[in-house]
Amino acid sequence: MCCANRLIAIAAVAGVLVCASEVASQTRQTDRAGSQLRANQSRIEARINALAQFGKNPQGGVSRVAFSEADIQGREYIRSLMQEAGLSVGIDAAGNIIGRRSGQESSLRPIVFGSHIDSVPEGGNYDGDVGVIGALECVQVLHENNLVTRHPLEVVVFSDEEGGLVGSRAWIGDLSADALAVISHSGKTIGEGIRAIGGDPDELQQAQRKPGDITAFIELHIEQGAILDDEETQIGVVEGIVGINWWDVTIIGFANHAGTTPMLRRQDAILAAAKLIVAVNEAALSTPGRQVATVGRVRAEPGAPNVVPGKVVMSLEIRDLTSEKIQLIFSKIEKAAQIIAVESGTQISFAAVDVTAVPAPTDKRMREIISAAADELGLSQKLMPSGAGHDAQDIAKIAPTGMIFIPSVGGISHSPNEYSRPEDMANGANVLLQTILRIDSGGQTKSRTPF
Ligand code: HGY
Ligand code: MN
Ligand code: MN
Repeated sequence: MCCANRLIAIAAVAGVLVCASEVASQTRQTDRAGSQLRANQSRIEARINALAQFGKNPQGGVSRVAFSEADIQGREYIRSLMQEAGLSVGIDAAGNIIGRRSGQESSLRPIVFGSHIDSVPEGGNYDGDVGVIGALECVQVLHENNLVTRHPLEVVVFSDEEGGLVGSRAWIGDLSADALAVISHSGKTIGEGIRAIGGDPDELQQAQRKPGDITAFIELHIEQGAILDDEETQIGVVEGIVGINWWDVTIIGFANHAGTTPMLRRQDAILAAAKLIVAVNEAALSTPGRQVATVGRVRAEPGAPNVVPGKVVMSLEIRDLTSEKIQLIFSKIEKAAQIIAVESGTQISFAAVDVTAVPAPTDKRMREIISAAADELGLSQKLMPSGAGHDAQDIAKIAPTGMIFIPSVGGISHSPNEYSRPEDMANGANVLLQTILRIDSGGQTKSRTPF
């Protein structure tokens, strides 16, 4: 190498070293500054209350089912908050809202966090909402403090979580044509609904994320059970999320006159349904474990006081941390149904609804990072499973995933009486923020496997 070339090479190496040391020192400063940042509790509370106006019910809570007018308006409000936090906002083909913030190192994959704002019919103001408002609080605080992370950040609001984790299923390429045809809580099919909120169900592959596309995914959520509240623990570190299977159960009897059909000549579909509902309960109770089985919706036809019902359509839902247990409970229910059908002169059939959520453990490193963040903040914590379903269980298939729980007062959820205290929401947002920053700076954990 001639002298001039050698000098250029030395200068280039030195440049890289200067560059690397600048990034390292910037990162150290970011670490120090970041660990002091805190969520603004009153802003979180005000935003939760503002979001509660969209779909508000007179008895409290909201009916902001996915794809409804209230959902569309609530999503607009969230988009405005994303803009206020300096995010660039887009909607993907599955109708997910995504707010992006650039990082110092454009080659890095994003750290993604968020939840959902759609509700069940007559639901509460905290399920999903705390995760979205908490995620926005994190980026708002970073924005106000001019702190730029190494990784790009993405806040996501998943579409139609309550109708079967629709937005997150699209991310993992699992939203089938059958699923798009399912009628959502809004009355629209899921495909129609996705279009109504600005997505394109014909182009779902554009929304898909592949393994390696996401550095880490974190969801902050209310517990929805009573464990943290009963034990007065501030933070739940989620170890795994239950699988959820749904079926439509159809019972065909014979519609007949309620005054002239003697009791012993009836083929009463709703009586068979009642017996089956008891059998569902017994199937779940007769096996050791934490599995649950629910009939949440029953429709009798023709539905008149003076007609013995000829047909009943009802829902069946089974949840557990393993698919094997879900299948075991379902086969017990099927056996009971065969006996009830013979005894009542009815036909009973089960059609699986394509909204299955598979059980998912969270990532060990993510649990360690969340736990360390809670420790540093001086918050009490507990490792626990999630009995509710969450978009995180889909994302766990393609990215290291963690979940942070905060207490639900009285363990009430999917109800207008759902409530989480402002200080708990702020605690959750602080753990989320510190978790993001720890991942951003390499995520060293006890198991020494950095991101
Ligand atoms: O139904 C569930 O578990 C969740 O709240 N979507
Ligand atoms: Mn829910
Ligand atoms: Mn939820």
